[in-house]
Amino acid sequence: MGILFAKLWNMFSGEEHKVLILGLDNAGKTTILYQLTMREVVHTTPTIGSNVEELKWKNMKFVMWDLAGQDSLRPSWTCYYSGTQFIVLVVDCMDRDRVPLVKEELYKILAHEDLRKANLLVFANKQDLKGAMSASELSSLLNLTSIKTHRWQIQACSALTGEGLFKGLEWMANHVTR
Ligand code: G3D
Repeated sequence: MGILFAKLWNMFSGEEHKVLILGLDNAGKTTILYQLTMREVVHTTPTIGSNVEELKWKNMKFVMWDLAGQDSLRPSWTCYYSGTQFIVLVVDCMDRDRVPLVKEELYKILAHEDLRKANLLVFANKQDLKGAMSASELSSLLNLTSIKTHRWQIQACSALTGEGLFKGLEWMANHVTR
């Protein structure tokens, strides 16, 4: 009876899926959050703690958490992991120097027990800027093809123009766990 009720509730209320937007500071996480939820570029200030917004898409509800990416705040990410269905890793494709650090954080995230069942979407952001790494270059630097434990996807995007963001969202919509 409980399961039936839950299914009916989901049918009428829209299912809820938890999304964590992670990445280093300045990657574009907050800009992406507000482009997706408000369809506009907002002026951002560095996030201390988190921003959370709901996004309704095709009878699904994504609860999107944008977490601060500064060195001193990244250890607090683990407090948010429980119940996460999607990790959205945002990478500043102009910031080649910090790709090794992004990689280190990525494999730490994937190894965490609470994220065992989460899917991974990598946004290769800032494609509007000349000299940005392409999604395929970033994919090989992060060695994404070695990931066998999680479903993953990489999507080139620009949070500023909005290009590519909804393709990423579409991939998430096609991979929700019910
Ligand atoms: P964060 O939340 O990951 O720390 P923000 O990053 O969303 O605050 O973005 C950091 C800076 O990068 C912002 O510029 C923002 O406008 C810019 N930015 C984000 N995404 C893009 C993008 O796709 N293209 C370009 N060109 N810039 C982007 P400021 O100047 O406000 O610090």
